[in-house]
Amino acid sequence: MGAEDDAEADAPADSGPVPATHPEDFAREHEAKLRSVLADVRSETPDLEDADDLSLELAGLNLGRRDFVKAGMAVGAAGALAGCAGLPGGGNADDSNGSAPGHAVAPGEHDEYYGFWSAGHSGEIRIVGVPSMRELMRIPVFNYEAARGYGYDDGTRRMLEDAGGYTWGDSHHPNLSETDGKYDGKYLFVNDKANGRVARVNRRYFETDAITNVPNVQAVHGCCVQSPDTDYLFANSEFRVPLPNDGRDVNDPGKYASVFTALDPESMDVLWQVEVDGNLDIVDTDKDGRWAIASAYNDEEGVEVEGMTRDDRDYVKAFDVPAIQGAVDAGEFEEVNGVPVVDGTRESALNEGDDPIVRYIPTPKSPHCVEVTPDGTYAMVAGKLSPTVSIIDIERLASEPDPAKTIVGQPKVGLGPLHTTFDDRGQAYTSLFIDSQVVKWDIETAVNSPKGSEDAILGKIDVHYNPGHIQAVQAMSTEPTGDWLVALNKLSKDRFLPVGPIHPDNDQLIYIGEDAADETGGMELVADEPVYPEPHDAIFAHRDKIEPATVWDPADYEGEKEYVTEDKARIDRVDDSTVHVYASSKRSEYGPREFSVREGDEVTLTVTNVEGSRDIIHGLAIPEYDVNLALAPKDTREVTFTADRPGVYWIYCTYFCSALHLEMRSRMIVEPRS
Ligand code: RUQ
Ligand code: CUA
Repeated sequence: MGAEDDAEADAPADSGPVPATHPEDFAREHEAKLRSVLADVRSETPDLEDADDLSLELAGLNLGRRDFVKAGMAVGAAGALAGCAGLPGGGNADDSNGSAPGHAVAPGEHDEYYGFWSAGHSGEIRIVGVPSMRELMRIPVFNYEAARGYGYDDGTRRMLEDAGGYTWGDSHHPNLSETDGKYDGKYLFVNDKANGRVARVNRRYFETDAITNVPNVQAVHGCCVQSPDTDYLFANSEFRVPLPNDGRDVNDPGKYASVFTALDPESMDVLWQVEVDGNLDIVDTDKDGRWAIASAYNDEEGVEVEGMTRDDRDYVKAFDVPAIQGAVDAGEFEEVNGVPVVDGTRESALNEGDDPIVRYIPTPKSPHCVEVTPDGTYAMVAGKLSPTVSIIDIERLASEPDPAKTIVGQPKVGLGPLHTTFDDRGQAYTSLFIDSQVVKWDIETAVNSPKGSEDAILGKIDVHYNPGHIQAVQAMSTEPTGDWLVALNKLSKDRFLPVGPIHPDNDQLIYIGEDAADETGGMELVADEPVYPEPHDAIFAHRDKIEPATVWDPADYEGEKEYVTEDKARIDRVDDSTVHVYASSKRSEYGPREFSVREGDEVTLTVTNVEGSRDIIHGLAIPEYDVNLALAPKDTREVTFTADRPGVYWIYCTYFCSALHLEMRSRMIVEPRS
């Protein structure tokens, strides 16, 4: 299976309605296109010798086979993993020198870290225990989700409707709020690339409590909190559109704009935006509250791939946040759709002189990520189409007149570098999308070596296959722990039992706690984890930093919703066509046990789970009325619907709560009007 050449295995039959184009032809075409783009970068990066290293073997063609051969295990690797229960710690399968601790967590024991995964176009956040890699829970954010009743009760439905009424989102970059550079356990923020939104998850109840539909943008990609104290939430708009996008300038791409947005993390209101040249991509901040540093591509402002990759340079933007706030306070903006928009393009008057509000730092074309080191010294910008990582010295941003000179190192790391993460020992790890590897390198050695040098490289490990983000534990805070790293691989190909043409992704757990002078620099692959498509990024916090509630505190929704005790259960007829039903729920009954409404009534149902016992959850479903609530202990939910079909409707509990769960019912009678 896996040892076969993918292209041959997938070759179409010669007959039938589909032209018999061999998959290899497409792979070759793609490879040729990418090769031409990379070649441009090489010719413009004279420091890089050794051009042969740039030859490609891309995902669609030989990657699966190459990596199996490289791992020296061929089909055996899959077999070893499938049987990994017998291995010490639950699975040190390949690339192992055997010193990694096991990642298995014994039954009844807890993981050391929480991992929060974005879920891509599934739209949610997933909570995964590390190191076990067990998925613990999902938090719906931009999606509708029945098990948690998200999008079904009035509160969450209204929140989703007010945020644009979209039925899905594309969550990419989860961020944890910080105080003094450390995760403070308060909020998690995440972007929606699809519909240009950002959302906040409350980490007491692990529920989405706010979604902001950002004006003047299409596709919010990069998203981060400002270190060290979460004074702002930043969001990058990726796609360039007319400003405002109301039909003007549709045929004049030169007038399209991409903006950098600042939000207030408490109110989730948009505070201001900065218009820039190029497409913004990823953003991270320094640790002192001054600079937000964003990668960007398409400085050419093209609208198709050839135009977007034509030039050899793109420009990272360093936003001087206090200076921009000063410009906003001084009224130096134009208001667009109610948002102050500051001009941060190169031609802007605010960028003249010695203290521009946005610094444009030249990098090889089309870089992808920006990640700031835990000590705040450097920002790493991975090349994507260049085999290098550009190291920006953050202190120089304020003092160096020539922005190009803020780049103090540019190690050559391998093909397709996308994201960088850090341990607690001054070492960096970069994902190599095209090479399907993680490369470990020493930061100070890279700064002290000539640009394009490989001196800083400590080792490489194969991953399976095509990693996007990689994240090490707590690496986005000032407290990296340096023990575990996860590579979020976009393709799993032959790693798991086949489940049809749409494959799971493959998140791989790598132990990085030990440095060694071997091929991998001490990195050890410890586990494969199939994941539902398609997480982009993850962030981890030690369990001591997170204190979730196990029971709701009704004081948190006082004034919004009534806490309905058993003796307060009742039916209030508001007027001829409106009824408000107040209900309680406990093991194993609802109060009231039945109620009647009239055909055509608008019914609001307020239901409280009056139990305070941990993990005793009740549901409330009304068949054929699309009503579905999940009620955690001491929580109250409301739902409004129109009782437009006369008849008997059995209300039942969806969470298995007791031996009398099946009997936990109530009856809604809808009386005919006539
Ligand atoms: S981006 S890898 Cu949002 Cu790198 Cu996906
Ligand atoms: Cu309550 Cu089942």
